[in-house]
Amino acid sequence: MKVVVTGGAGFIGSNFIRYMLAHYPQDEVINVDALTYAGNPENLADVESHPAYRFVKADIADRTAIEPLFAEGVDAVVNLAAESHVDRSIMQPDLFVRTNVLGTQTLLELSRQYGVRKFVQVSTDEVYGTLGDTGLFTEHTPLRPNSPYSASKAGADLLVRAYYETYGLPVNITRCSNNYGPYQFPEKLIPLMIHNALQDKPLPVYGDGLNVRDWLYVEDHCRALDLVLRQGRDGEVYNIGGHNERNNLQVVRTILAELNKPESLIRFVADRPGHDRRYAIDASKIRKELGWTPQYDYESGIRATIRWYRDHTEWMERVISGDYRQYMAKQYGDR
Ligand code: NAD
Ligand code: TDX
Repeated sequence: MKVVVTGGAGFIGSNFIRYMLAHYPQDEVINVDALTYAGNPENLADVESHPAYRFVKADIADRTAIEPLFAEGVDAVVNLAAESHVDRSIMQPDLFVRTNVLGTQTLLELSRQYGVRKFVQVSTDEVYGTLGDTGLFTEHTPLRPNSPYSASKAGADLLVRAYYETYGLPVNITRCSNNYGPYQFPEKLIPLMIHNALQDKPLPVYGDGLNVRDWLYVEDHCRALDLVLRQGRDGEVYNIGGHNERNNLQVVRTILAELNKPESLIRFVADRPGHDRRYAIDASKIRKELGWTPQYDYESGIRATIRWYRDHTEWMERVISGDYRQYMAKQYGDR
């Protein structure tokens, strides 16, 4: 099978490509990534020379740049390329619409024209909006996105659905909860807090710190994507999540404890506008249909992840440069 993985230089994409090459050495994996601030080829340095791996630097919204690849013949597309950070989407929504909506539509159109046999859209639980204190998101929960990021992901999901209904393109949509693990860009909660704690800098907790996320180890997400790619029923949506609800303060306190840092580093800062209160996933469909269950336990997984970042401070420092510094200055002042 020849698979195009978009966004493969990012957090989940690099973990997914490593998973694919380790499990299916006979398949061909082509990583299409524009290398934005979030894309770091170093994330895949260990597989760069794998004979089944190829990297193509291209923007998914630029049809001219990616059409030659489809013209070569492609069996499947796993679309992970996206602008992925909610806070950035509040500052620059247009970029999110371009990459997440137009980029996805460009890939769908080429997939249709060149007869791709499976298109997997990697979406997010954020398209469902927010939950109150109880309940879980199922695949039937209405889409009620609250940020420009989640609205752009929801827009992409609707186009994926339309390409299935209108043109019969064999698609799946996956909606996963928050991932944690190695190679996550240090603008996201867990690596940002680890980075600041290691430098004895304040840890900016939004609002009251009681917003809840449902955490899943990135490799468990990758295994779910692989199952959907190979066995997903065409046209179906699959929710993915590990039943690991934690509020942000709990996550931050675990990080401080593991790094032997004081809780006095916690700073409550202004809340994120439109901040979703709680996400929690009902993953019973993918469990029943495809036999997926998470293999990593949260308590040991999060601790191993914290130690990975502690042991890869050079990676963190190389990643935190240029564009990222400007963004951080705008977002948080100079802390
Ligand atoms: P990331 O920001 O770490 O990586 C995104 C990658 O996409 C980067 O390598 C970037 O260079 C690339 N990219 C951005 N714009 C592009 C463009 N126009 N053309 C080609 N490449 C482009 O993101 P991530 O956290 O790895 O998320 C990957 C996907 O998974 C996204 O679609 C995201 O919506 C989804 N998702 C993420 C999570 C999570 O917790 N991180 C959870 C559920 C779903
Ligand atoms: O500095 C911070 N302080 C803080 O309190 C940051 C960066 C975040 N937070 C809070 C906001 C959220 O309640 O932590 C929680 C997690 O924030 P993010 O890491 O920004 O993730 P989230 O907004 O939940 O979105 C993530 O999960 C779903 C990914 O970034 C998305 O790409 C994915 O779709």
